[in-house]
Amino acid sequence: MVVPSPTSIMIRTKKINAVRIPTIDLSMERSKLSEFIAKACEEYGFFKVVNHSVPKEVISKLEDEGTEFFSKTSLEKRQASTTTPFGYGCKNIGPNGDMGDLEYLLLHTNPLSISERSKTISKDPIKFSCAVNDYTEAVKEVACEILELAAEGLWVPDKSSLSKFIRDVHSDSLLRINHYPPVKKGNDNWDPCQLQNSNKNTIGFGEHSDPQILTILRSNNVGGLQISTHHGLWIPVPPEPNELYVMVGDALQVLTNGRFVSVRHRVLTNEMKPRMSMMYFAAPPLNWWITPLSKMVTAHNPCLYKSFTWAQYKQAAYSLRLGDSRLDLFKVQ
Ligand code: GA4
Repeated sequence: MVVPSPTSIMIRTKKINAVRIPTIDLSMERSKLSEFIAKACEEYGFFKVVNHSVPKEVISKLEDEGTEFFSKTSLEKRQASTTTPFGYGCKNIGPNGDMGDLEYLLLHTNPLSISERSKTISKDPIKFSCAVNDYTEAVKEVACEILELAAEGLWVPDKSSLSKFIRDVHSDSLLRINHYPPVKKGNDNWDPCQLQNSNKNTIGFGEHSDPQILTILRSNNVGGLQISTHHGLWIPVPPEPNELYVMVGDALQVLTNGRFVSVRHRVLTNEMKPRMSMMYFAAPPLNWWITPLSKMVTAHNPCLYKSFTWAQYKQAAYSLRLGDSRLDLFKVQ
């Protein structure tokens, strides 16, 4: 194993529009890894992970389930849309009028909930729920490892102070599979909902940050994801089917008292090819309090956020529009 030098985070990155997306090699030496992860979370709130532990077969099994589901008729897919916001959704994002050129499956990762929901999604619910459970278990491990390394990178004494939020059995973590069919500019021939598609919008999923602690994203080989830098520049993210991308969410921004910043991102549709992405949103249990870690609050860095429970934050998120800066509601004046 080659141990990279401290500057290698810059060397091992890809240059896009003069901005480099950090790449974190999980096989690197631990002390460097924690330093690089903390740096990437501060500078971009976003990075690519290579040499991760999620087996290829686990990824492809879930991808196959997604492909099979989205190839069904609109009527069949709608049978999976029972309780908002979970199940199948098409074009509508959240309850306040946000729309995108996509369809999706949104699932709670609790195994009991997956097993119930699978009955409305697949003719072979056991196969479907196994694919979901195996995938979520594997990406959850990656998420925990990253959070433990991030805590070390911040010199927080207890390395589980971030990962414990998502390891808890009552964690409110979600899995989302998004399917973006190709949208030809000036052509409104795609409408899986069989609704009128008069809006020639190429926004698959509008600009937002994720409310949770961490998001682990995997996509097929079709691009479309863009991230916003702290300066508001949109950077296209190359599709890397064998790798994972990690995004800092709002809750991690609060836990680190603003040291890590949640990344604003969006997805544009492709004119020719369908994009499919799978996101694991790592979240705490609903009744857990989110408050800056004591190590992150000093005389020089006073506490920036009021304490709130994850349930309160979710309620705020669902009362606002997708692109709103919901963290502003919890800032200390
Ligand atoms: C963004 C991240 C996740 O996809 C999600 C989304 C949720 C939804 O689609 O139901 C939200 C959105 C997301 C943020 C603000 C609220 C809630 C739509 C919306 C307008 C499942 C989540 O947890 O928050």
